[in-house]
Amino acid sequence: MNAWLVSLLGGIALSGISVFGTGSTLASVIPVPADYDGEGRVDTAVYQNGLWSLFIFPPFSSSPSTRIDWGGAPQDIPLPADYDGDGKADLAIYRDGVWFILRSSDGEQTTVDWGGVLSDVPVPADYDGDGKADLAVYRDGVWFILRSSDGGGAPSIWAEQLKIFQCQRTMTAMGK
Ligand SMILES: [Ca+2]
Ligand SMILES: [Ca+2]
Ligand SMILES: [Ca+2]
Repeated sequence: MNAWLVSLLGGIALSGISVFGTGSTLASVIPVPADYDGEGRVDTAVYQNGLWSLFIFPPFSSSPSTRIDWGGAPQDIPLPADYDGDGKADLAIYRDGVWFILRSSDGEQTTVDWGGVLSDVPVPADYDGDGKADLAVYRDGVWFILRSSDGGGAPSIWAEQLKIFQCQRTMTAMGK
């Protein structure tokens, strides 16, 4: 029975490794789905140790359509999003407060300092609605958003409103 279980698990692991085309374990594989070719459908993709394997849809295949090296430091966090607003997701890495973005529009790199505190959680998204993802970090209840529309930085109104809201909640909880 034990041998059967080991065999089964080994089969699953091997199957996964063959799909991702990389060695070692699957523990470091991070799914990074996004619309990389900009045709409207989200493409499956995985990130492992700096290697991005993109499976552009269609067709489904066990071999990636594209492999790109971008990042690779142990602390790197892959954050694909459309930062340059051309409709295609850009490969991006957050590393200790520095964002390394590989622009899909021209293949060049954008490097921006935004964040960097240990507790920062990077949360890029298009907060100002101009079609480009904005760099953002969530820090201890406050959202720090770097607006792509005008380059303005928060902790802006949202952060202040959130603080007021939290204050009101605290006061309510205290019966004041
Ligand atoms: Ca797509
Ligand atoms: Ca893009
Ligand atoms: Ca934006």
